Amino acid sequence: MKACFMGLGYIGLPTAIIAAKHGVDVIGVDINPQVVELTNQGIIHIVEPGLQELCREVVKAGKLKAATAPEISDAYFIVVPTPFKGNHEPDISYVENATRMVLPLLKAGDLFVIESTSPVGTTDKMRNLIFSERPELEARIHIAYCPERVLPGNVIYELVHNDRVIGGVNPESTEKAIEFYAQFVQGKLHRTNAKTAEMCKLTENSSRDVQIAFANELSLICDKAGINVWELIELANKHPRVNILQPGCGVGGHCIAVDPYFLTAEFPIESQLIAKARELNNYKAFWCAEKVHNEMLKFELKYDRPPVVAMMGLAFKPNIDDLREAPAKYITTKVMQGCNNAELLIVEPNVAEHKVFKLTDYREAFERADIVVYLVAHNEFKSLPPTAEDKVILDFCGVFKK
Ligand code: SAJ
Repeated sequence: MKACFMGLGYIGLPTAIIAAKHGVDVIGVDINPQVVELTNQGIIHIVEPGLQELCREVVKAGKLKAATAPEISDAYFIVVPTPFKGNHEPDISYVENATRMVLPLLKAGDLFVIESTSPVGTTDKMRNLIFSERPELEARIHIAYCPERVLPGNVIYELVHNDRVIGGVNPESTEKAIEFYAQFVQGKLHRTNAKTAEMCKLTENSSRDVQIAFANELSLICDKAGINVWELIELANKHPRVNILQPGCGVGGHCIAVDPYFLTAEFPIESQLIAKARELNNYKAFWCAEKVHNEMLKFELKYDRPPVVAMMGLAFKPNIDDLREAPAKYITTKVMQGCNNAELLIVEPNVAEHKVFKLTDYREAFERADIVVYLVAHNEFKSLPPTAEDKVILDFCGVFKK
């Protein structure tokens, strides 16, 4: 069995490596020659615990090879990004381009799977594209959609153990795709159709976004009412049917802050709650920046000098180095823009250097700051004192929730 993975990013690379580890001959394709070169040296270009060792092993064993163009295989996987164009409109041109690249190589009996998060109907569109160019393959190849569900930081475990939803354009395609994934997935493989599988991915991430928005809304109410939101949520969650998530300084990353727009763009009338949740989670970051500004102003009025402010964390969630779509980065930038003469100490313990932000060690920043702003609940911060007489502490992400 030879499989070709189109896209060696945060999902494509680990999936290609795991498939290779389970005996599949894998060719990993990326348009970036540097990624191809590094992969062929057995070096990963992303941060993911445990993946480096596995990559070296499968490359050395000759099970994984990278290239800038696809090769004839038995199965093709589209794992490229689906970014936005214009006003939060999903752009499926990467999926389409990758499909066009493999189109000439397809032969009877092959499997073609899209994993990229995609608007509902994308798999049907790609099926139509394939059969318009290669009509002789109609009913002779298998086409399916199978979204990934892995959590960055825990990818190796989740790729193998998570259940997966697999939707073919017909039942035979579903079965063929199940056969492939069964080689390395120990979780259950759930059969459905392509449209439902596409919608399922968008539903999962929108559901999480809406639930986080609820927690964030509570945090706004509690701030006004003088109630500790962390204590409140802990108590409410003692109810057997209540399970509220944690508020933070907004929602970041390339999935939850993005995927709901795939639904709001296509179903603007129907997706009121999903759209509102997106708005609220974005607003939370703006609100945090305003809070910091107000605290800085109060400080200056009281002490007649600008404060030293420590901005603690830049990543989009705790204990990772990924700054994509991070609300902490947005808040820090906004505070920087309106900080007048105040000194800002920017902290991100998971990143050694940054080309925009000059980084300071978290202990030094804490020591020197008049105002300490926690933006990400990194483990390192938990060792700092929860209160200090000479400091104002703004804990937006519950580093010291107890
Ligand atoms: N966040 C909160 N409060 C919470 C949980 C998360 O504010 O209680 C914030 C985080 O700080 C972060 C954002 O949400 O800014 C997203 O983080 P996350 O850990 O919820 O999710 P991601 O983006 O790392 O991964 C999600 C996962 N989806 C779901 O949990 C439904 C993952 O399983 C998906 O594979 C991934 O999106 C994806 O690629 O789509």
